[in-house]
Amino acid sequence: MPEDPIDHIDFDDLNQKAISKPVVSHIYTADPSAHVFNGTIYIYPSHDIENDIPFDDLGSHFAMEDYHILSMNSPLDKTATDHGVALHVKDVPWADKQMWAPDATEKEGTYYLFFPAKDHDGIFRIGVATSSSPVGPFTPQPTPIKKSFSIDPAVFKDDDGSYYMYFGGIWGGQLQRWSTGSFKAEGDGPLFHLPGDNENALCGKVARLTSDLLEFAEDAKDVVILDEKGKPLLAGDNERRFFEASWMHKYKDKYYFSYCYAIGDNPYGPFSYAGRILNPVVGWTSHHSIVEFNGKWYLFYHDSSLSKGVTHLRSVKVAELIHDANGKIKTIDPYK
Ligand code: FUB
Repeated sequence: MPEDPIDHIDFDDLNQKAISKPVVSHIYTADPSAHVFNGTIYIYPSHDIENDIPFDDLGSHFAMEDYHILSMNSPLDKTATDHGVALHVKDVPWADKQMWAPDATEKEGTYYLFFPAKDHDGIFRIGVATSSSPVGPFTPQPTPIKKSFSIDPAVFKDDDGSYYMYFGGIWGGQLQRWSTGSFKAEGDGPLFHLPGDNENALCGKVARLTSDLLEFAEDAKDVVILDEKGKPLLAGDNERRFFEASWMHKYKDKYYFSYCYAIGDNPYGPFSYAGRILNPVVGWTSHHSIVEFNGKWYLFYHDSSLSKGVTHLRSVKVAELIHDANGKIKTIDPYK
């Protein structure tokens, strides 16, 4: 049964109106990080699974155990190819459960899969696994990245050859528990350590990676998002402040940090809030990536339309994304 109050949704009608169909429907997939390697699009998604864990604010029912890599010859293809299990939690010595949103990159013929998971103490860390193939299988490092925490890694390669990881997510993603620099116990619940409405919002994080891409080259820094007055967004600005699901792309020499999206002049920001990429989708989560292919830009995203609204059973979709003449992104409505 769906956990959200969505009984009123006519899913036949919604699926008719949807601008895109799931790229695979034999498994549930979410949190798509798309990249073009050797002319092919590879999608690194979460692999959502059915389970009996009750819905809670920690996202415990997002109990994913492995990753499947998908590929497409073109975003215009109706379907993607599933290359099977590329990494399973049982093969990662430090990880216990909840293999959430991953990302990948390539350097000198080696492919790197970055992934968050809860360790044996229930703390989200970010790990890395390597392969000679973009679809794996991937061999994990024995320990997580030192000083990594929280969820949703997104790795961006800049034109100078530097690689940066953006990451973080509040609530179940535990970012709020790290606001003093070390992990704080849960206290009165997952929301206990969040700032008040008039305090600065918690920020996503960024760290440059070492040249072997296996560690942070520096302590993670805040990705500060500014409002129209040049002030950091406040925690109570729920429509605009950071929540989770970072991505970075570069367009005409500007750096676009996206969850909503904000534009800056360098990989560290600050970034000025610029708007929304995607209107709300069916399902409690929204997570995307943006990639250029043959001169056009595409948004990979997910929704819960195939599962008829089950929050933790999502499907990856793709739609064209337009930057206008001023570099603003045209907001996509997932259902016409
Ligand atoms: O898939 C689990 C979590 O849900 C991701 O890490 C978040 O971005 C949200 O999509």
